[in-house]
Amino acid sequence: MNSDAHEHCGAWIVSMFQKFGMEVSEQRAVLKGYDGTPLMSNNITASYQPQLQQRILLCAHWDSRPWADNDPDEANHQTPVMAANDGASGVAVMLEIARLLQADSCLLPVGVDFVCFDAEDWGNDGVSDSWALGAQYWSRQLSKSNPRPNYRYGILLDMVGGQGAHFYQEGLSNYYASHVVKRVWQAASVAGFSSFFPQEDGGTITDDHLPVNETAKIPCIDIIPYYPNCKASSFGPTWHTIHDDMQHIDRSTLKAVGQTLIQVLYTER
Ligand code: AHN
Ligand code: ZN
Repeated sequence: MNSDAHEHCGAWIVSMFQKFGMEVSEQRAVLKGYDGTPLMSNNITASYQPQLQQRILLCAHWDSRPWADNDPDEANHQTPVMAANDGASGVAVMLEIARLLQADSCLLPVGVDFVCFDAEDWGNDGVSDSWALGAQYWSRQLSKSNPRPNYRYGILLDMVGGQGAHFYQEGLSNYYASHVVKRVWQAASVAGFSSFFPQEDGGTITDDHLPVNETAKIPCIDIIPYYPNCKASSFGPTWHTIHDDMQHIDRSTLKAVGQTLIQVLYTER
């Protein structure tokens, strides 16, 4: 964040959603990082069928962590993360869904808002509420807005492109939105991806879906991988390292998540 590269990336995301026929808006704010840094934040929303009241929320963060502080080599701890997985992957799946929705001559009976949250990854585990600053801001603004869209539910995508990923059922998702968890894992099974979506509990993760549930009052789940046997991190071997790059992305993981979401969206009535 606070770099020309970040600004260019945001402009690219806006232009891609516009290319796919979505109505795009930007929600800019200066948010305060846990270390006092003023963060130039921009939540980007792309709307499919913006005229419909009944809506589905799909979301993912698009910012990248400025410090690879989980890298095995301490010399890399001040190096930014490229964030192919922890940043780009969720946006990539949302862009492909937007492209497919536009390509289909058939319209869904619901609207979809694709929300790209900023300022997720400038966090510190020792400081409460220091993660997910963009989602906190978005949720506060939504809770104050009148009228507000009627979101049936939300689905957050976080690190949905890694090699060897398995999407266990996350704890806060089960606490706030167990019906959505059931629906999505069932859809994964119908679409043929049950090997990626085990019907077992994973970790409980403070992520963008927490303020969406608690402040915006939208039942929202988190599709996030869990690696029970990975020593480096339960989020996988490249998490917050300089190796979170394209060479460690698996397109079959992206496909499993994207096709599952298509199954979910196309079974809305
Ligand atoms: C915690 O580590 C508590 N939350 C991590 C949220 C996160 C960071 N997702 C991606 N990067
Ligand atoms: Zn991260």
